[in-house]
Amino acid sequence: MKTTSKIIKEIIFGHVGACIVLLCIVPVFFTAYGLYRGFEIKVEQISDPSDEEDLIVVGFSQLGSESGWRSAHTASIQQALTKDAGYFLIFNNARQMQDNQIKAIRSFISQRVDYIVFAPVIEDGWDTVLLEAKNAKIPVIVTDRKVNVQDDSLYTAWIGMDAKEEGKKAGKWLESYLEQEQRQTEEINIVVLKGTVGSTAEIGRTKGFAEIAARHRNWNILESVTAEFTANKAKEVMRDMLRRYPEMDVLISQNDDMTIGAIDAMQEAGISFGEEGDITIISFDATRDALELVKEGRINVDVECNPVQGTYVNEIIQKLENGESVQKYYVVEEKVFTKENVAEFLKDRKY
Ligand code: GZL
Repeated sequence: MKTTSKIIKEIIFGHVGACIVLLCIVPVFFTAYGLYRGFEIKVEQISDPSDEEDLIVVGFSQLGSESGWRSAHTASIQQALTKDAGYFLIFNNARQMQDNQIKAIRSFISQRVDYIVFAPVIEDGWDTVLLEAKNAKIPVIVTDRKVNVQDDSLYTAWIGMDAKEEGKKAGKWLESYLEQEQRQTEEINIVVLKGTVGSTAEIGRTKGFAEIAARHRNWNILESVTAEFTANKAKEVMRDMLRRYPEMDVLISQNDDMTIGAIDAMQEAGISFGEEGDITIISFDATRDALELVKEGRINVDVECNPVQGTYVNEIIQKLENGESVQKYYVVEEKVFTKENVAEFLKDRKY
């Protein structure tokens, strides 16, 4: 149960403008949970971490909710860090803004949580706030994307994917596909839809694919442009790419949401794609909706990025609670899906 002072603080800064509260601050002491002169002051009855002494309090800063993959990643953490599993989870969605994540982490520090878990929107800019967490003796577990910090003792462990390897897998698939189509020497015109610039996924997938592309002088990357990992932005950008590059042969789309948006733009322009189409589509994430399109031959290949990382976070925290050592890096398992192998995985796919 929250104390009245906490309620007042929340009302002033959260639920009702300061001016209204100044008019009724006194009566609020008598009606902290109820109605007052027509202003309904709803105060959420949330339990205070301190009331649940034996629970492990975790502050989780999620970078956003921009994609189907992100929703699966969030669900994975929330399903692992439940009250039944011994956790009190405080969740914050930063809407893809680093400032919001820094504010959330500072809030977790001031609430003296036991652990901070966060998925950094971009790799740079975390040294200061992670030093604050270290000074507060709060272990930080980084999940999904990486942080680029001077001192890697600022975080205890990282769980995620090998983004550069994912990019190389895409390039190697294209090599084998072109060989199978006997197009090894043909000029291949490629457009790349990138994710959030400066994110591990964007940096790694771009570098990995470029490393393979550099082996082929007949592969031309016409343009590499960000669509922020979202379907709407990708549809807008792809409309422009289709107008500017009618000679496009291959689309590399760094997540399935952007692929869906790009497909909308191609359909709108009457351009064929996929197995029998003019444009070959290489996508990343391997979310369920996209794998259905792989099965239909509308996406040629989907390079998996595994969002199921909550079990790793739980395992790491339990080990730390027991005074055991943990690995610094945990890399999740990932596959490559094509029409040939996708069906066996689709039936059990939860995300
Ligand atoms: C990958 C993850 C990326 C996904 C996108 O590790 O960070 O962010 O590929 C998501 O779908 O938006």
